[in-house]
Amino acid sequence: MKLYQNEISSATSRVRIALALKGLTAETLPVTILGEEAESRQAGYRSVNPQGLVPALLTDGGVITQSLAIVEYLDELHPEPPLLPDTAEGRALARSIALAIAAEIHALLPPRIGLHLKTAFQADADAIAAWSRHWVGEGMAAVETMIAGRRHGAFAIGDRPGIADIFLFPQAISARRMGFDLARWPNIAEIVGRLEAIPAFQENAPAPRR
Ligand SMILES: N[C@@H](CCC(=O)N[C@@H](CS)C(=O)NCC(=O)O)C(=O)O
Repeated sequence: MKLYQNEISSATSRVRIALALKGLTAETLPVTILGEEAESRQAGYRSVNPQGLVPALLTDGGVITQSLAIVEYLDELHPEPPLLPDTAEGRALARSIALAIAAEIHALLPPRIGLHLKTAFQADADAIAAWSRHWVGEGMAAVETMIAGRRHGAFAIGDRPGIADIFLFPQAISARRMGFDLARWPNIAEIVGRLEAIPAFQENAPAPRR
């Protein structure tokens, strides 16, 4: 397996955490994602992932894009330790939390969004930062409520880390870097504290943007 990735990418971090939890390794192929000339925007990488996004996993069967699809693919092929809960309701909740983060929070934050806000709407760095803070604040508050209402264990769902935690962790780390005090979301703060003590999470957090 080969993983097209970038160290600062929160979506890539999800896949790296899943690989580490499963004890799997993938050759990493770095793709730059910042600036108008980033490799992610060039035809070469678009031929790998037409969306121009990392991560993308190259397998013997072809390329898989979208971190949730990649993590579930890894979980299907390598079931131990399982990343989804035992019940249908638990699995639905895990995917709801993962999508609340990937599709509703993170989707509004990547470099291409800031670039478009800048070029099409003349947004400066402060305006783009305020945009990001808005969606992170609103989105994480909703995720906190989703977790709080159904929580019955040490992690987001139950007593072992799974897909919900894999999506929560990089987003929470990035929220903290944006200046949010995680204590405003008590369940998230407690879960992230536990996840930070697990090497698969701690060693695969997204790197800070320089
Ligand atoms: N929904 C996608 C999101 C992927 C994504 O947005 N990746 C970002 C890095 S975290 C990226 O490649 N951005 C390139 C850009 O914004 O130009 C997933 O979960 O894989």
